[in-house]
Amino acid sequence: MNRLKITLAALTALIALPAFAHDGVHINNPYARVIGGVGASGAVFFEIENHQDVDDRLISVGTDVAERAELHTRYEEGGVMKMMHVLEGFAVPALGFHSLARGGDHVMLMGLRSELKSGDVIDLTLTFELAREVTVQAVIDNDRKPEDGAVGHDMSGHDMDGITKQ
Ligand SMILES: [Cu+2]
Repeated sequence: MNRLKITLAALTALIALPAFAHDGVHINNPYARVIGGVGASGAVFFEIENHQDVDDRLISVGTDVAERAELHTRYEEGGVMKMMHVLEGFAVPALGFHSLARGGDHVMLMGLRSELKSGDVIDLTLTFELAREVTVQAVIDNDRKPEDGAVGHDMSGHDMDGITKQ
């Protein structure tokens, strides 16, 4: 019994230490999906890990690879998956997580400036209310399966409902 407790404690320490060893936010497992060439759209997914003991919020994203980058979410309406621009951004709870994943929240890239292929890496700058700017390198991975089995962010059905084109 004692031995089990010690093992569990050691394991907990191992898991907890790297995660909370520094301040700010950490971006886990970033990747992007794109289809088409110049002018096409893409979506970026990752997990935000908040190491701060206060709530934070992702409020904007910038990149040089597209004309525009926005924070989007997907929702179902009448059996049809739609998406919308989330102006207030994504809340990340204190010492918690927020996932951008297929079928849900994502970073939308509109008007790609070059043709991106699987394996290419793109740079993004995420701006948080408190942690301020965090740079992310996301690999293009069009073959990755949805982690959670949710409805995929299928670009062929990626309607642009509610988005005003510039
Ligand atoms: Cu979108």
